[in-house]
Amino acid sequence: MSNTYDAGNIQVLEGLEAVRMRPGMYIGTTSSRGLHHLLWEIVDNAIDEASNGYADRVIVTLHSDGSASVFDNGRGVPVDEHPTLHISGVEVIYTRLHAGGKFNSDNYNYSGGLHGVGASVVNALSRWMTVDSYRDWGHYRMRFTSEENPLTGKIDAGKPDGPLEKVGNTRKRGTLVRFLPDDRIFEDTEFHTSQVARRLQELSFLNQGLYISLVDERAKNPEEREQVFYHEGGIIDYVKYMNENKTPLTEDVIYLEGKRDTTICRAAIQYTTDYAENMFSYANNIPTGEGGSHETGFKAAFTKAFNDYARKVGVLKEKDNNLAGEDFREGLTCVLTVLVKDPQFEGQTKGRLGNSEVRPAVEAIIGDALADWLDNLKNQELAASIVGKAAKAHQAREAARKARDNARAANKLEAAPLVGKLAAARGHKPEDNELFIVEGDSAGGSAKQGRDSRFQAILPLRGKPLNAEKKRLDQVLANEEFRSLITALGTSIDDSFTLKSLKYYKVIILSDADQDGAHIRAILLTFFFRYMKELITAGHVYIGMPPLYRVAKGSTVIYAYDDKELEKTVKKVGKGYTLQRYKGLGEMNPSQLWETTMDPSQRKLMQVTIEDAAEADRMVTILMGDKVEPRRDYISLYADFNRQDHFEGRKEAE
Ligand code: 2B7
Repeated sequence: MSNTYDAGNIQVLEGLEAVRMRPGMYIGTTSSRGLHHLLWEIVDNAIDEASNGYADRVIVTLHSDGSASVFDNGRGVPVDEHPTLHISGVEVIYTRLHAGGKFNSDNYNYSGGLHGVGASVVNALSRWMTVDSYRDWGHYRMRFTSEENPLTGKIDAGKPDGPLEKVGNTRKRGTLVRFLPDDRIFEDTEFHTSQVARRLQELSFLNQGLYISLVDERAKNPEEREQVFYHEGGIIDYVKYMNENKTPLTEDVIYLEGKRDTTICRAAIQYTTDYAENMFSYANNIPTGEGGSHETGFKAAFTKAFNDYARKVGVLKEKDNNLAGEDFREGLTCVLTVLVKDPQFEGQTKGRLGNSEVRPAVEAIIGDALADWLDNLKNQELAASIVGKAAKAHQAREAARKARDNARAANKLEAAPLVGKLAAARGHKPEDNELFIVEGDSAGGSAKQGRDSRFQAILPLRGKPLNAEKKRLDQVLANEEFRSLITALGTSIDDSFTLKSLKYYKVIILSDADQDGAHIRAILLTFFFRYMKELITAGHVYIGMPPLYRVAKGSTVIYAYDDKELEKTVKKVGKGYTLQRYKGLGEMNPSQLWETTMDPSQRKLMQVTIEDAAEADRMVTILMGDKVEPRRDYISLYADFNRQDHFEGRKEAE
């Protein structure tokens, strides 16, 4: 680029080239996450068409050539000429960065993504893209490519191969978009079926009555080719699904909905015998793991309505204080979803809804709906048991608070349990320091010897820590393994958690690649999820990946971290190698453990997201919960969970 300010030389970044120059600005990252983001942008448009009432079916296909396509049976992208640009609607939408809104100015656009610029961003970051619009009995088609311009040597981003073409007549209605993510932009161009399925399932819960199917043309096993997601009950089904392996207080799900100005709010609530509170909130179909104004409004209304009710039925007397919100939420699983006009996502991971006008809107909607619900005769029994549970929770919380204060007064929490366990780091800068939580004393020993003690600390765990979900705070604090961990991190927990005093910016869970290891990992994640949520949302929690195999031939040693890698490695080295399968961390000597798992320049870490933690929560419930049957299912599914679903495509955390 020229350095002179000659007007003629100023390069105006027009159109899609800007996107290729700074893809991160549009999709956040060019890692596997960014790749999937492309697909979500297109899926978003299909979902918008459905939630506006024009489509009831979405099909996502992962093709064998590496491309992905999305179909919806809506109105079809407009094909007529744009009044001022004099090109077809299709061309405007897929080649102009600010094409959103033009075609649907009279609809509310509740999309959470890039507001319609998404489609052109996807085009800019694809090798090619095709758009088929089935509309007014016509089938129209347009193709775009991103290829090197022989004159300039630069890549022309998302250029039409030709004008919009009428291919023929049709009785079909809808839009089909297919694209091949550009391998010159993305580090990894493989779509991961489990990741796509998880999100489509979530979208099907959030969009009641919408059929979403996922076709994986790459699947070897014909049974795995197609999955259909459909939920007649919407978020009511979602809550039941989240509680599948818990014991609900009643089969009933409390369903509340309403609208204020431009904010639409829906909530589904079911109580379980657990103590923990499970809130899953969304704004415009985007998960808000960090909460925000909708959650605040919901909680305020919920607490008020139930306190009013408790007074009305005489559980609270005039002289009594109100019960706290968290008392009413003990054992509650709730899915809360809002549609908001212009959502502002804030926070470390953009997982918090910032719009201040949403709080009073949600508070009013939930307040009204809940008052109606509490008025209804047939809900009295459940309402009474919720209030009764809250009163008990209140007593227990008081007892726990006293226990914590006592523990603190005796300085138990801050010092004692660490002696002889934690191998601290020599450096004292939290931003450089790492804490490895290691399963078992023998692996802990290896890690202590293998580490770089300037910035790495080791905390070995003896045996399994208890399952935090099933316990109240006082019992968690009575557990020595958890106390050591809390002390080591320096943050305290629950209400008194402070991220500022965190002593290690990377907290790395290191456990064996077997069932026990997965179990311990899930328990730790559940503990963080319950008592130190911010540690996860701020991105401090990681899972270390020890290799599964060691392939040696002559003086070459290659480590493989999953079966796929092993396959590749074996092909590469050819015949005559020796293969070692690691059954646990304990089988590695200190220097091997350093090389493969701890050395920042070689290791692979997976950063834990709040979705992983929620998943871990479900999993812990399955493993330790009240129900025996699902546990067996889970254990047979386990191997998959451990490697494929969770690690694949996300090794880029480092
Ligand atoms: C904001 C832009 C992207 N658009 C329309 C109309 C229908 C429509 C779309 C779509 C993804 C893959 C299959 C409006 C909206 C552009 O303007 S995008 N359907 N489906 C989609 O992209 N699916 C539309 C008003 C009247 N007629 C059609």
